[in-house]
Amino acid sequence: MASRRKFLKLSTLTTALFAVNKNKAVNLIQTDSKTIKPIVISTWRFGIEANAEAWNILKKGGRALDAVEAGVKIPEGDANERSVGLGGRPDRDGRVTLDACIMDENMNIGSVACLEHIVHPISVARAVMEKTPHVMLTGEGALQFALAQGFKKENLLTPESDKEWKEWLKESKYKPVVNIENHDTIGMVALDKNGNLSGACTTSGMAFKMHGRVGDSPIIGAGLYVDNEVGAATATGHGEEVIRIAGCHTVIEFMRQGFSPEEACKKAVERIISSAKKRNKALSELQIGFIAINKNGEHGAYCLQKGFNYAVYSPEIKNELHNAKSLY
Ligand code: SD4
Repeated sequence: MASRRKFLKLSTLTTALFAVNKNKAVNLIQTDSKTIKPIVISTWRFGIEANAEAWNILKKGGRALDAVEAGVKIPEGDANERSVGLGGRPDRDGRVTLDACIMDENMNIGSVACLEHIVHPISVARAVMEKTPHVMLTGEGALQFALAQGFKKENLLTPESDKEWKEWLKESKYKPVVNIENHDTIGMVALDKNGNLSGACTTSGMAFKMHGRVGDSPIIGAGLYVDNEVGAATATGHGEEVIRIAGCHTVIEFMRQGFSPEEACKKAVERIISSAKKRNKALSELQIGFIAINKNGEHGAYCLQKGFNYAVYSPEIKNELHNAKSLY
């Protein structure tokens, strides 16, 4: 009798759970024949070259994870890109410290923060994800790990960045210039032929930051988030503000509620604004941009102030730069 009662209780519970899941499924994005894939999007104008590299993998049916890693390595390795990897602007002590993270379709994550001397922090982040029991390594420990993995130690401070830093030292004023000085993180998210999502984000962070400062870019949930049932999002801009609202996770949760990628990004920007207002933070000094794709391959973006753009590559859109809509 007792066991029958237990069975009945269990089956009622199962039915209840099923009903809940059924309701939840209504909100989840259903992949259908109209799904656009593959697709890759990334932040700012250097997203064009980065997307082209990612596309080489996606068009052959490759994995989104491999595509985003290969894509963001392009600006990382380019000394003329002054906000990512080699040639990135240093911190106020003249040290180039890099932040990066990566996430795949199975919730595997890897991240490095305040990493010096390595041109491709995204690949170190991937090694953290695949070869350690941890998800994040920082500073000296991240460097030690990278060297042990065979990454080469290099000087990332190029003569141009060194000159700019010395110029900055004359006044040592920490006042980022919106859309110019400190906002060129590359964040990239992709959906592959098999319908799997992944993302990567990498940066030298705010120029002339305090040594040891970590922004949103290596923080899963802030600068990047991927949920293979829903979508993927990444961020650029003032990391402190993005971290405060767990920005990219917030974008995903809005998409889960049924909002389009653009609407979800807009709602996250609105949340940033209400958080900034509570602290009397001047909005004119802030820039934040979110980009996102959903499981159907639809894309969207939103930013706080005009001037943020992102690159889109899909079977229909052959690598174009789109201006994100802005609240101001
Ligand atoms: C940071 N979010 O370190 C980065 C900076 C950035 O485009 O996005 N630059 O806060």
